[in-house]
Amino acid sequence: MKISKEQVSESNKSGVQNHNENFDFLSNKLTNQGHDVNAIVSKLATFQVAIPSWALGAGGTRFGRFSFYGEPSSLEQKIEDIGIIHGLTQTAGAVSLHIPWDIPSDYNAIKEKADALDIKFDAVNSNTFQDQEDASESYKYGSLSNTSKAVRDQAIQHNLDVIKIGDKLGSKALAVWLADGSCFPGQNNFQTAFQNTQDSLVEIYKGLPDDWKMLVEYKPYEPNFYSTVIQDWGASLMLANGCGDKAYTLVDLGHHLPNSNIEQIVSILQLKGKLGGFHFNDSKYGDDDLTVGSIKPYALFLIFNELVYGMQNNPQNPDLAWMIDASHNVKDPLEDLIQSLEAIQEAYAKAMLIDQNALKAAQLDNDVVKCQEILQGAYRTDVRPLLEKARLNSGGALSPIQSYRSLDVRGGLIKERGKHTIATGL
Ligand code: PSV
Ligand code: MN
Ligand code: MN
Repeated sequence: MKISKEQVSESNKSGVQNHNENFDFLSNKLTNQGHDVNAIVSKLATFQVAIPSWALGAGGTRFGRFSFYGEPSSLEQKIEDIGIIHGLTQTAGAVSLHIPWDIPSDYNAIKEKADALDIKFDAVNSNTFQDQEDASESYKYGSLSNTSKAVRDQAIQHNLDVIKIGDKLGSKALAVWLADGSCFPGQNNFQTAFQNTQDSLVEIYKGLPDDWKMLVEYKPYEPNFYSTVIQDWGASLMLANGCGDKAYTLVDLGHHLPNSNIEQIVSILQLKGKLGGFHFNDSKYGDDDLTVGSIKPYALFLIFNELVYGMQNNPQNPDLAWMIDASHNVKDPLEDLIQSLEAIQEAYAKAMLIDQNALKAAQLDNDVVKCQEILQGAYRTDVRPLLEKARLNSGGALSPIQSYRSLDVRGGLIKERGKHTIATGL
């Protein structure tokens, strides 16, 4: 199933006049405040977020999984789904593959398909948290940190294989997330586990092409509930530094203990030039992987404030690999991803409205009230007409959810693929 530019533009027709009025009103207001509206709109248009290949089906929980029907059952179909999201939002121009769930059977065909839909291959993810059928060693007690050299070697080799697969597709980054850790006190020697992980990552790093990055993701708990080997940004940064210049920390919004100041973490990592990747999601309790911006939109805005500041002031930090890392239990996965993309763009647009010079002056004056007024003034602005304009300029939908529904995309997918399909993934 594919949706054409003509279909999208036809579905926009009824909303164009309303959009124009709202955009003109906002644009005048922002211009009077000294903003360059065209520049903001074009930054929104170029901001692309990768869709993980494992988020296109219904995720489920350990208690059950309820299919959403018409789910993609091959990598080709997953890329088609991302093409639909990208066609509507114009902001999902990349896919992040998980290996071995998504090994292409025909590399050229997959590349052609992605190319035709304007989709790039972003970071590739390795998987050493599940045992594969033909594997000689088990990851039950860890992978890169395991006390057994044979297990570590197998996990290292897997990561090297993933790099090779990504390389054939044009990826430029390897994302490593480990489930390694312990469930009970005394189970692991913390120092041995950490050192083994460092040594294993160094071996993988040796196989990294010159123009690649290694992204080291951290997470404080789950599936291990007493300790994880890469528990926080500090551990990730130490490991990245221990590998070299091409290794960076990856921040996943859901991988923090409650109330962690994530905006401060991303800020300092950018100062040190070590923030390499970013996974968007939202959560109430833990690594809930909920729709971006659905629970703590103000926190997302504050994070974006630091990201925008970093993008403008920290040339020592590379461009980030942006990705949505979410899971869908009760929503249509494609609608959920569209909502996440909208929330990301909204937070980004609002952060661009912060008057950084005024904020700096207020900070120098220790005018705490004014600092807050400046941030909240930007946050309270309804920026949706800017998002609409960015999409419209690129041939996307004024309202992606509305178009998705009026074009009956899910109905079309079910017709094409059938009801009882299951997507590989978490
Ligand atoms: C597990 O927590 C996880 O959600 C991590 O965030 C990874 O990025 C993802 O799985 C894919 O391995
Ligand atoms: Mn993640
Ligand atoms: Mn996670």
